[in-house]
Amino acid sequence: MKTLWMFALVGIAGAWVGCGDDDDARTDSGIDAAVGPIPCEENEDCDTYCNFGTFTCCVPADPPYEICGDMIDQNCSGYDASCGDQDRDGVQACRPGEDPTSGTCDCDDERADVRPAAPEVCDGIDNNCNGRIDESAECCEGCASLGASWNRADVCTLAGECDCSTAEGVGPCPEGQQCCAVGCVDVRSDVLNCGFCGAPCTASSDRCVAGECRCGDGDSCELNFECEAGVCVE
Ligand SMILES: [Ca+2]
Ligand SMILES: [Ca+2]
Ligand SMILES: [Ca+2]
Ligand SMILES: [Ca+2]
Repeated sequence: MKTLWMFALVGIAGAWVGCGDDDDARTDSGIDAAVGPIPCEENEDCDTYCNFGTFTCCVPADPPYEICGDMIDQNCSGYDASCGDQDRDGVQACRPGEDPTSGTCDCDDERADVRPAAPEVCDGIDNNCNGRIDESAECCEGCASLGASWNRADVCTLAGECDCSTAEGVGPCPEGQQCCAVGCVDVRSDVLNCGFCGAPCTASSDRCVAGECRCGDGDSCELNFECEAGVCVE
């Protein structure tokens, strides 16, 4: 009984969106009138997949984010994705009515390396579900000139220019500063970002010198001591 139900589900999904792309453009929604499965050689403008022994055509939505449980095969995988957290990355699949680029749901629930806030790596897909592909600084040609100080920026603008997203409009951070969550920061002297972005000194220190937390002129205080006005007190 379960097998029959799956057959019906996949068949409906394939027939609904899979075929009949009447404008022959891959950039449209891919959701056209149902005409039923057609042989793949009759339509070169589609991805093909095998549906119970027959090749059928599918034009992926643009962008091809899959919405679970809506009986539409947006990403041309051959089926409508199930809801839940199928890739077990801790983020639920995007449901009907949810925006896959809103950062609230998993825009590809079949890949654990794709979810909101995932690292955007240079692989031709949108890893962090923000609607942009390979927009990180490491994939941005405009950031190539930064060389070893690549962390002065974190993103490509839509115009392809290198930028620090938390200090928008200034381009890469000035030399000697890093692009952190709070903007451009000198991690050699900032007590809230000492040595690394988001690495604050604790109460055992009162300053950041050359990227290391210090108390006055000495090292940071031992356990159970706190730094007050440059002196360790118990
Ligand atoms: Ca779907
Ligand atoms: Ca997931
Ligand atoms: Ca992205
Ligand atoms: Ca990517």
